[in-house]
Amino acid sequence: MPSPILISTKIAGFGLSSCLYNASGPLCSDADELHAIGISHAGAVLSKSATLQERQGNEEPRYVDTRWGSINSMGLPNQGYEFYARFSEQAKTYDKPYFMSVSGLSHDDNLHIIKEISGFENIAGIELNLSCPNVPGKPQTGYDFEQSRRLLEMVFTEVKQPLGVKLPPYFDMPHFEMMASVLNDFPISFVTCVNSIGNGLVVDPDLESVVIKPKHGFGGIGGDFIKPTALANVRQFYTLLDKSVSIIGCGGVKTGMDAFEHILCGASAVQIGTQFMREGTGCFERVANELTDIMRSKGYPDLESFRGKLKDI
Ligand code: ERO
Repeated sequence: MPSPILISTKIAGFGLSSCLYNASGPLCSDADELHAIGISHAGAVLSKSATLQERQGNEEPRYVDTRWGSINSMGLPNQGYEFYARFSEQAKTYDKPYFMSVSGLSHDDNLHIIKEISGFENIAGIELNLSCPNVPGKPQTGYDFEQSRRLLEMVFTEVKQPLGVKLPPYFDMPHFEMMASVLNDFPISFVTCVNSIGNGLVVDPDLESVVIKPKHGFGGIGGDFIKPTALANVRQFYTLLDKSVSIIGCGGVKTGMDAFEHILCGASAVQIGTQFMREGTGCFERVANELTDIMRSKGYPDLESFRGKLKDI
């Protein structure tokens, strides 16, 4: 009998039976969507980023899928943090950790939300989103290193649960180092790399127009387009951050091989966004099976046997 191949992992001290789960954003905004993830093969449930109040988000069309990936300018539609905090009561029935994404529109909003949810024992951890590209007039906090530090100083005075951050993609070597030196000054549990590449533009050449309505067509790019950028960010933060920080890979994961590459670069878990939006919850089982087959064929019994072991040539 061949020995089992394990794709289990640990994030923020919680065990996940599968290292694959949803990215915050697609199909995780209401109770039905969160329930569907809860009863699927996903290793965890992660909520849509929550603000203080419920939001309708930007005008439609605001999400378009193309052959190579997606563009979105959702504008943070969500049900408000109280809904996602209350959902933790239901989430405890799924036998997997429930993480709540928080994306307040100001530092004070973030602080308020984090204070309020600290009493909810079934929220396993908070993914603080430093990287929403789509709220008109609001810069991405993660591109301002001083503001990021300031925000983390504030939230770490209040937070009770393990806290991680969702980062925007960086493209310049000094920027990786600057963000890593901020993060290494705090007891961060995990870092999710990356959010969508902000403010891309997809053009419809037949209509000679943009494809989404908000912000004159500018929006966050996800899917195949962004895998090399996502892998670079996973690799850099895996290299630069304290080893106590788990890296969660996100970006361009469609197959088991994509997940394998993220783990090889150092990811302890892998989130699926654009492909989850296309395929629904079935993607978690399919990608898990593909990843397991790859590991079996390479002789790796578990993630730790190859995680982070990317070789130079
Ligand atoms: O527009 C959004 O709601 C949104 N889209 C993204 O690609 N990333 C986000 O982080 C985000 C909102 C927080």
